[in-house]
Amino acid sequence: MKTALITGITGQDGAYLAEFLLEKGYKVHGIKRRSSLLNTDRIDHLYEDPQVDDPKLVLHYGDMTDSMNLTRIIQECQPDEIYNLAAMSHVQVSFDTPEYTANADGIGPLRILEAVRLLGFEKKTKIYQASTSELYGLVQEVPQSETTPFYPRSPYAVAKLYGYWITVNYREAYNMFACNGILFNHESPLRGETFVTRKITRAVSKIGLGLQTEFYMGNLEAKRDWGHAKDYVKAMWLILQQEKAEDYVIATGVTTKVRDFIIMAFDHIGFKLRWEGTGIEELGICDSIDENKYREACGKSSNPSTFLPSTLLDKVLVKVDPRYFRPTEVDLLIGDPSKSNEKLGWSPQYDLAGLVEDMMSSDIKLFHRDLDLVSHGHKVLRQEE
Ligand code: NDP
Ligand code: GDR
Repeated sequence: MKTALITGITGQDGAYLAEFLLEKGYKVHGIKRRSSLLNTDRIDHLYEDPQVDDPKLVLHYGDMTDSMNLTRIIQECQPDEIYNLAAMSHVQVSFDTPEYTANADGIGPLRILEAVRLLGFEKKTKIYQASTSELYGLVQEVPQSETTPFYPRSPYAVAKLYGYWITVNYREAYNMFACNGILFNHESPLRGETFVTRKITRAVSKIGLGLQTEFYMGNLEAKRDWGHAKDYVKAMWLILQQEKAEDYVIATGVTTKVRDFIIMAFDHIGFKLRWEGTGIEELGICDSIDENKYREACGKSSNPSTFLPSTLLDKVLVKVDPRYFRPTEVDLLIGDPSKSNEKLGWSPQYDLAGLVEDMMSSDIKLFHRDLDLVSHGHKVLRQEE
């Protein structure tokens, strides 16, 4: 039985990867941060009591900023594979917390590599580093491949640049099996609520159920190559199963504007959107409603007397708020996945329509639960960003 250690196991990718590796028969160790509330929602279905004999999933408290803690955990679990997924992963927040981001996302990977070296596990332990398409930043080449020059555009991306190169350096200097997966954006029903796709699918679901009337967006023109996280964690594993340690781009090869993702999400509930105005004055307005499609997607509202979708006709549903603009933006990402297609035999199962469908149906289900609570007199408070 192989042993894997996942940093960032409580995050979107950590949860899908843990499930994937457990299904493959791995023993999985995960590092979670101490927080004042439990933050294990995404992996609760995989959890086993520590009292169970030889549990297949073991959680350790830790932090990417604590070298001794990381070294001790690696020594204890002696992993065959380490997946370093832990990071302060929000690009906009990295402008607010640049020093912490550099520490966790830049020096963090160094701490893992150095721990493996100090413990003498160079021959035993393979390392996956969660690198990112944000490294490409300001467009140098389209589409972006393993040979495209980097031009990072945020403290997050600059920190990840260090993580990328220190991984390459330890591979070359110490002959370690250390690889970068340069992953383009990947989303899912487990995506953090403040990333753009999940923000949209949550808001559109709430509008569809009558829990909200409008929402605010930043740059509608940005283009991203969006895939499904379930497909992408498989690629992480494949990267570590190869004969030779190498770096790979993982992407779909299709790019879409933020505004078109919004249109697709509304289309799921039968709403057609039209855009009026320009720049920060731009508005997304409800142009028409396909009632059959609406009912199929949203079901019977638990609170029909207070909400009819037709009341939203010609109403403004989307507005622009400059607070969501970034000091420096990444305008266009589109990956060239030829190398991973050929060498790893990897290709995504989900296309963008399948991703939107999965996220929308999951969020509608989630907010139906809220509707039930509201109809029983409970207050449902969730901070939206
Ligand atoms: P999430 O933000 O969902 O998860 C990040 C994880 O890292 C969480 O478990 C978080 O813990 C943990 N974490 C954050 N800071 C620390 C710290 N100082 N010490 C220990 N753990 C920490 O990210 P994703 O799952 O989406 O992404 C996984 C990795 O892949 C990240 O490194 C990200 O930068 C990278 N990436 C992601 C892409 C994407 O599109 N999703 C694309 C390319 C790269 P907690 O739950 O406590 O917050
Ligand atoms: P990104 O993801 O920055 O690409 O980083 P995010 O979903 O935050 O933004 C994508 C694009 O949408 C634009 N945008 C908005 N973004 C957010 N969050 N909120 C808004 O209201 C909004 N309006 C428009 C952004 O400006 C941007 O252009 C993600 C993270 O998962 C990183 O960790 C990862 O490395 C990269 O993807 C690949």
